[in-house]
Amino acid sequence: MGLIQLERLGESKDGYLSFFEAARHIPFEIKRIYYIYDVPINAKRGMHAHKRLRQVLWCPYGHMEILLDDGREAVAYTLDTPDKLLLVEGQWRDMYWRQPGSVLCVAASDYYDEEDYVRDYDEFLRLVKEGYWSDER
Ligand code: T46
Repeated sequence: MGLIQLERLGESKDGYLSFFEAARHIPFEIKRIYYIYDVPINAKRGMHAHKRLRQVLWCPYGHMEILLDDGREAVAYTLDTPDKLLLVEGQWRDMYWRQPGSVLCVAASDYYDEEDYVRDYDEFLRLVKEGYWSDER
């Protein structure tokens, strides 16, 4: 879990390029990519955890804050440059849009499955207490 700083190749006169590679930067096989956009400023999304799904988040344009809560403490991460990846594995997540036009991209370890979502915070805390994610975090 946490931020991965990507390389930033280039210089200001003609711009930069960042990249990430399967297996080298991402600790799972990517099966799905999705992106969230046209979100009003200060809107909050997320408010769930995943049972099995692993994800990396990055913001190719804009500024957003991601609050990751493992049931014991919550840590706020800022995605405001395209050269940062945030690895999320099992934590409760809240996402806040801070700049117009911000785009959040997600690469995920599996296909969409609503059964994998925990959308009730009390259920999330119960699963934490049972040690549901203890191997992974
Ligand atoms: C996550 C955060 C970072 C689909 O049908 N297919 C998909 O691949 C996805 C991701 C969502 N959906 C449906 C499910 C809902 O009816 O799209 C609707 C919006 O999803 P949700 O309210 O879960 O969106 P966010 O922005 O709160 O959360 C999303 C992802 O769902 C979630 O996996 O971790 O981004």
